[in-house]
Amino acid sequence: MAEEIFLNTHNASILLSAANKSHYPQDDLPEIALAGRSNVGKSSFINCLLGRKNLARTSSKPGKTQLLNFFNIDDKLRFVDVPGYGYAKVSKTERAKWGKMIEEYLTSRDNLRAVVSLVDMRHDPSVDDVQMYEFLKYYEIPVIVVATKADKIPRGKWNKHESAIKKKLNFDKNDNFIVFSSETRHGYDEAWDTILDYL
Ligand SMILES: Nc1nc2c(ncn2[C@@H]2O[C@H](COP(=O)(O)OP(=O)(O)O)[C@@H](O)[C@H]2O)c(=O)[nH]1
Ligand SMILES: [Mg+2]
Repeated sequence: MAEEIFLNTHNASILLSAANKSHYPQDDLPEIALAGRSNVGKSSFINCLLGRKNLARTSSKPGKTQLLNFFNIDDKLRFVDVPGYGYAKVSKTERAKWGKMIEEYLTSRDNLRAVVSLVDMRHDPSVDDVQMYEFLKYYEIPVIVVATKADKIPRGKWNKHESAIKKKLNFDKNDNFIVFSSETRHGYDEAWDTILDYL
């Protein structure tokens, strides 16, 4: 695998969880943030890319993780797991706190190279998905859109779903769009290649 020339992707661990700037790691390592609605498959994506079963907990209880979780990958790169949005049972106050935390990270973090924005390939992007994409475009943060759970859609319909998602997002042709499944590992090489391009 090409990425292993650069880094041992299996040499990964949780570094720390942060609620605000003062907790972020203080160095120059590049970071890739991962964002998406609760249950979209974010933890599964992280586990799949790191070749681990349970590093990023695959939780059946959506909205459980409320902090920014920093993963150290071979001391060369970090993944930053952004807590899932669009969880109905979260109060207005919690949601505002969540928004502030994410915004602070995304708009002020020099280490940030790109955001992997995960959307469920089966459905049209939610209002939150669209807002996240627009937010990233507004701040000119490079976006990698990853459409998850592709294994749940017949291959013959992939193009149709991809087009629908792109249309709803008002997708910028210069951004990357990756069809992904953590079940079949479809998109694994493309995801790593794309991420490494931003480092
Ligand atoms: N079939 C299928 N199920 C998936 C895939 N990715 C995640 N899931 C399932 O979707 C649910 C939520 O996944 P999780 O990774 O915890 O989502 P998160 O809340 O975004 O971190 C779990 O039951 C996963 O097993 C995928 O690519 N294919
Ligand atoms: Mg998760």
